[in-house]
Amino acid sequence: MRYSGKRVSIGSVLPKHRDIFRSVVNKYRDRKVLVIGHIDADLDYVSSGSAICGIPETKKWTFTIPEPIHPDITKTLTEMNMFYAPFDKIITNDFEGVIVVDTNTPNLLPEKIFRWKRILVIDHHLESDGVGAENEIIIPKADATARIVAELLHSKEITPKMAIALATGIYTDTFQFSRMQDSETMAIYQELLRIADIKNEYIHQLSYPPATEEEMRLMQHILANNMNVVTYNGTLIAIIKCPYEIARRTILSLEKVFQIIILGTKINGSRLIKLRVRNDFELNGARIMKEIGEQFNGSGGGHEKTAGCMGIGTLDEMIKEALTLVKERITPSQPQ
Ligand SMILES: [Mn+2]
Repeated sequence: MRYSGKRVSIGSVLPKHRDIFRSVVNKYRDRKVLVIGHIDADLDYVSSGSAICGIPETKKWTFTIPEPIHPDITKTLTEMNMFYAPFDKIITNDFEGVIVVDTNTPNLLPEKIFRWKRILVIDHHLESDGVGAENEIIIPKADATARIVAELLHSKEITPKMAIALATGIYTDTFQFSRMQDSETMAIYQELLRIADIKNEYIHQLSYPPATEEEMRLMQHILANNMNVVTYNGTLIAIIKCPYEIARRTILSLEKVFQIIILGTKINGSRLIKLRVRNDFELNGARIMKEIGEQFNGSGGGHEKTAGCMGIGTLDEMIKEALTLVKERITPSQPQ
């Protein structure tokens, strides 16, 4: 990583962002609003959305998560005692509009949400098509949507439960701070630990629940039988197909070894590709995933180092095309 010499910024949220947030809260405080995030919910989405619904003004708002929810995320939700409405049970006519957190990409959201007005998007992703929201708070340097939400709220509004949730969002989206872009994120995280009066260790346990023996055996089996390794221009690329249930854990275990991971999994009727680029390697994964998503009648995006796409095609086809693009964009001058 290059050291830029730039000074540390004071917060990522500007007064105009707070104005947008407060005006939405004031306008819709007595109306029914749905708060949702991307398919394949992660802790950043889950914590941001639930925190927004946790302040007194938003009592009539409903926090929802679409299926499927990764078992690791379910474990954390249960442990945090976090309530959500299953998205499939939501009745369309009941709500005036939606607030979207942690994505601004249409195909990473259930199609049904486009029947409603998109009131607000709060996100930190760069490459996005946009969901056509009336208001946007998009801050790529913020590291996590949870950080943006923590900054949007007054610290007095953040309960210990909200603080714990938001801390897991920051902790996981920065990959335990290994991918933190802005060191100010750590100060916000510290403030959240202070509000909740808990230790960092607790956030770690909560964010990465231990695997069951069955999960561990399944992962070992997949690694031994369902993984191909390609070396291209000195770059180690792992290509793997695995069940959705162990996708998160599989990536976590592989990223210490491989510079690039292309993982394919099935999620409901669609195919999901995840592309992981190791920290010390330069490749814009978000752009590749956006292109592959479009190629397969879906869409994609994310961050440079951690991106994904969904589309309609066979996993083998999608993985093959992703690998072709990855190879095209690795140049011999890349650091090893
Ligand atoms: Mn995020």
